[in-house]
Amino acid sequence: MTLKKLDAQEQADALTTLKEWSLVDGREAIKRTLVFKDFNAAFGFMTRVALYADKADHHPEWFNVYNRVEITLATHDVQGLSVRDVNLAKFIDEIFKQ
Ligand code: HBI
Repeated sequence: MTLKKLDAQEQADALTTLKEWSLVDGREAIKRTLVFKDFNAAFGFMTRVALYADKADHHPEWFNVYNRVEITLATHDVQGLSVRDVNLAKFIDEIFKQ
């Protein structure tokens, strides 16, 4: 499946839905920071995302320290954003709410 890079309008549309996410300065990528009650909760979340990501063949760029997870999403294969980033962000928002 040929992955399509989102254009500026599609990026803007995506960010209106993904209200907790913002564009990374100077890069076609989106970011969000999540804070959990403790490391155990943060790592459990990361485990769920990791399993989804591997199944979707689309992986986050992330940093974790204790109960904080900083996530950046971009599609390396198109040097920008694709629908895979939107879908992964939606999954992340969904399980973070649970
Ligand atoms: N993850 N974020 C991200 N972007 C990619 O382009 C990507 C990936 N995971 C696997 C993957 N591409 C494979 O299709 C190979 O291109 C590595």
